Amino acid sequence: MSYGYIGKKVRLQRILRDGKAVIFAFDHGVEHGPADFPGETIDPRKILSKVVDVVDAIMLLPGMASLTHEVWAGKVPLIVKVTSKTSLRPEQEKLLQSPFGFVEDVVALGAEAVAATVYWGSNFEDQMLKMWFEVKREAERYGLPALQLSYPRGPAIKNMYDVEVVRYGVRAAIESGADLIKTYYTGSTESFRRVVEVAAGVPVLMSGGAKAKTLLDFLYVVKSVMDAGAQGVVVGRNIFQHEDPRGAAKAIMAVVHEGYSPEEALKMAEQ
Ligand code: FBP
Repeated sequence: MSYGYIGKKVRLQRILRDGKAVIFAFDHGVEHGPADFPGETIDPRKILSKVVDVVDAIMLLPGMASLTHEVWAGKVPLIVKVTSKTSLRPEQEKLLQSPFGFVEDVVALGAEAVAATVYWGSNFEDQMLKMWFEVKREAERYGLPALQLSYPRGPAIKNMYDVEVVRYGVRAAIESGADLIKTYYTGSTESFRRVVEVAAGVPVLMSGGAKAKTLLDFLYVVKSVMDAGAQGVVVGRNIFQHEDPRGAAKAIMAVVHEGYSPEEALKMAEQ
């Protein structure tokens, strides 16, 4: 067995301690810009310090990981995302993410995994795949698991949440060697079960999405993906835009790890 294979296994275990994970995503400053951060959430250290001892891992861009290292180091596994894009770019180029760091940076920062986005079906699919496979090759060398944000988006895709479209993206993710997959919720437990099935055992995590009307609504979605056999969730806005980010993170953890009902989890978080 190669050292790289073992390293990947060891690091995956640190993220999925009981086979499941809640990952706090906090890369929105580039993807969406500062408008995503109301009030005190504009201060990254304040938000991160509320959740680092609650969630299973955090996902940051390299500069943010460096800036906030005193908050997360030694408390929670780090995943560094090395692709991104701003919403400032012209519409037709929004279906492309650019390189946003190197796998060497990820190793240097002490992270447990690297993450990169692929917009399956985009006009820039070819460029994104080149990026993905460069990341993947380097990650293998260093024994780092590679999380793919497998997002089907492109001019030929009418509904990116359609179960067959999401299944296609997930299948393409495993065939491109993803060790963890983050993808969209398809709207029901039955349909998400079919998404998990197509991953053939590679852990599938649901991407949180825009803030739900209430935390209870979001907890129902989390429960639904767990019932479908998913390994967890990657959540940003439904945690950091909630008035009590720590409570929201705790409630999500309770549904994912303890199998709490959404109502029980909410009650526990409010105490
Ligand atoms: P959210 O839970 O806030 O949706 O975060 C998940 C995420 O994939 C982030 O990692 C990323 O910044 C953002 O969503 C991308 O959002 P969009 O769907 O607008 O591309």
